[in-house]
Amino acid sequence: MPVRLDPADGVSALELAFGFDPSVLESRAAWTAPLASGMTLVADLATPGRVALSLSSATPLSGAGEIAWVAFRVVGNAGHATVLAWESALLDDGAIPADTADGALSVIDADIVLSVPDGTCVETEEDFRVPVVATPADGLLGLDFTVRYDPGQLVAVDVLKEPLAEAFELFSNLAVPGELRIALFGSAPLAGSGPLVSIGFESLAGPARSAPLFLERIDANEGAIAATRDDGRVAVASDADDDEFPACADCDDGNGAIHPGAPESCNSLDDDCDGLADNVAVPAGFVALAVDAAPGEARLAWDSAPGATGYDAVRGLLSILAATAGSFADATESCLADDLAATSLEDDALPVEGDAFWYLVRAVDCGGPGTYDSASPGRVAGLRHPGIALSSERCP
Ligand SMILES: [Ca+2]
Ligand SMILES: [Ca+2]
Ligand SMILES: [Ca+2]
Ligand SMILES: [Ca+2]
Repeated sequence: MPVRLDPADGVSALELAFGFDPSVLESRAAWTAPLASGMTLVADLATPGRVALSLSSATPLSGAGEIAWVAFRVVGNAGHATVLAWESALLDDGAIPADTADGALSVIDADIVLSVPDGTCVETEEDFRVPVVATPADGLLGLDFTVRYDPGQLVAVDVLKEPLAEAFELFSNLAVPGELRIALFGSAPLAGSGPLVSIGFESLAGPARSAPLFLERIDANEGAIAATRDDGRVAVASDADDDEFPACADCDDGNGAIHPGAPESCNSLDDDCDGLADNVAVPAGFVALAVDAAPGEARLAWDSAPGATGYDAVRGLLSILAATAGSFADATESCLADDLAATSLEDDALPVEGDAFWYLVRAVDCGGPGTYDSASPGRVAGLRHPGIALSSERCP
């Protein structure tokens, strides 16, 4: 909803407050409108049912029109209505007298909701497209609407049809910066939901910001279909670490190795920006082990596994394994190494004469331990890993 000042000439400070029924509307955000783009806005939206705006600048305004935009969410049901009633409107501390005119809003049951997304995040000076979605588009034969935006933040470049509206004629008027007019009409009614058109924009240079996109003056089938709007926003930010993800999509814009889609690694950081640090998969594959029976000790060595931060090694007696028909739950005797960083170890224990040790190693990373099992279990019946997991002597 716009807040208008007519005329605005000579005004350099405004203290504005208005109230409304909080069971019908919730305030969400406020922006300066282009006429007041040089002003500093402080919005207090904390009190349900009340919006307070404080605007000021060193240079007085000139002209007339919209000075602020306030975004609301409709929470009331169809048939509910509210007045937006002025509580106070103080211009230049009261030096400039002002009359106020209240606003009003009623909630309707709409057959069509026209929406633009809230979640678009782009870099400054970047070309991007925003879809305009109809939910549903059923019965649409003609649609006119205006997209309002701040031309100090965005430039509209073009409008293209999306597949749902392919058979329609499209007219767009980009002549007025900040007010993009779009008309669509066809000879057969549309069916289904989805994007009708997409708007090409360019984001302008400047500080990080949230740029609103408002859908206004929606007319569906010359008023025969009730249509309403779900406005959108574009977050515009720079990409300080040059990883192709602007700060609005980058969970660390000071580290080029951290961004959505980056490989997660065990570094106590959330590398892929999914909100979880070190949520990596457990090491894949089996650690193939070479054992060298040297006099008085066994020397174990294995290849490093990709992504592993350590290794667990277990040992047991072959005689128990044979006597239990391959039960690693019974045959696991000790954990030789727990999260060992090295890829070798020496075991100076000796089996009793006539017996022998078996050894198994698994890789571990911050996602947890991998497996002791190989893809081909060889001569051992049953799986090693689940058996070892049942042993009280297993590695933690
Ligand atoms: Ca970045
Ligand atoms: Ca980054
Ligand atoms: Ca993560
Ligand atoms: Ca990590």
